[in-house]
Amino acid sequence: MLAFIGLGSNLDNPRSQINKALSALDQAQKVALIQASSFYRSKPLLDMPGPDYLNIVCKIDTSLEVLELLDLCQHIENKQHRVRGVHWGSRTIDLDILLYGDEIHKTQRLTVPHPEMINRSFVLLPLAEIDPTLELPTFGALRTCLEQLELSDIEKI
Ligand code: ROI
Repeated sequence: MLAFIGLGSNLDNPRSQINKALSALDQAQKVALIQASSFYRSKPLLDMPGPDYLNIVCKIDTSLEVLELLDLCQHIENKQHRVRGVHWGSRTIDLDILLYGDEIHKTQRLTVPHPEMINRSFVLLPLAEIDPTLELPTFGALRTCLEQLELSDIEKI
């Protein structure tokens, strides 16, 4: 199954956090990393205080079931979550399952496609870099979704 994962970090050297999570994904059983986007820098959503985020999207090929993939993402998050001092409560890495083939999943634990993805330029821009002609289950053409978004506050680096 082809799947897309969104990765984000704004703490403890975001670039290396994201690279570390990418290699953990690639080294996991039943997962092969196919492609990773460039890095994108943006302010925290909703004008929350805190350092800028780095985000990427990656494409994987996996024989994991969708909830097994969620377990793996949470395992990687747990391994990399360092909480210290003034950053109490902040997380060093987030992994979100964006798409799992063209499947739709709605359970207590997981909604796929990720329900917030169409509101987030830091998800749609890197996704479009990998696959500009993607059709999103529920949401329609990625290109059309991107046209609705404000793209002035995000920088490809
Ligand atoms: N803001 C940006 N720019 N990037 C993120 O990955 C991100 N992740 C979050 C919240 C706190 C919603 N804001 C974000 O979890």
